[in-house]
Amino acid sequence: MKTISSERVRTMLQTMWPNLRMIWLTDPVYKIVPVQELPEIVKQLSVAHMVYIKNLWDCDESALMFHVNAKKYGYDEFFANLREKYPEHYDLAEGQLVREALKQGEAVNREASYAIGECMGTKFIGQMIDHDVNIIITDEGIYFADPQTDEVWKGHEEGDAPFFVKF
Ligand SMILES: [Ca+2]
Repeated sequence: MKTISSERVRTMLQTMWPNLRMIWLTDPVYKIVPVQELPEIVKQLSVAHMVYIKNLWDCDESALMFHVNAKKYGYDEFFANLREKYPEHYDLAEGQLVREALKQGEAVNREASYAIGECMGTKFIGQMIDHDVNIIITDEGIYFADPQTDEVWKGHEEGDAPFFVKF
């Protein structure tokens, strides 16, 4: 698992967009998304099937839910890995499984969630638009995903103008 510190994420963001000031990084460290896994992860987190309804379900709700799905994806993956590693405890409830893993010396407290967050901006893919999307730190730099379409693109210092990022 490759990780990145919050400080490094902040530096990456501000190097690319010096005017980006609103950066909320809630954890000290995040898991980097391998760029070759990005299509499959976006597919897993997708909310693009949900029906657009102005204000009620548009870009901000879509980006929020994609973000939540990313957190849940990491949670489920964590437990799937533990169950694979300790098949004798496969049927334990999650809380018991964690207690068992701690007894076995698992580094449960060194886990991290995926570097996938929400991003508000005034320009994306070269288009002036007030929009909410998702932002993803990969091993090949900063990517965006539009949760309403699942379109993925590499962040660009001119083509994208984020003003708020929350991981
Ligand atoms: Ca809305």
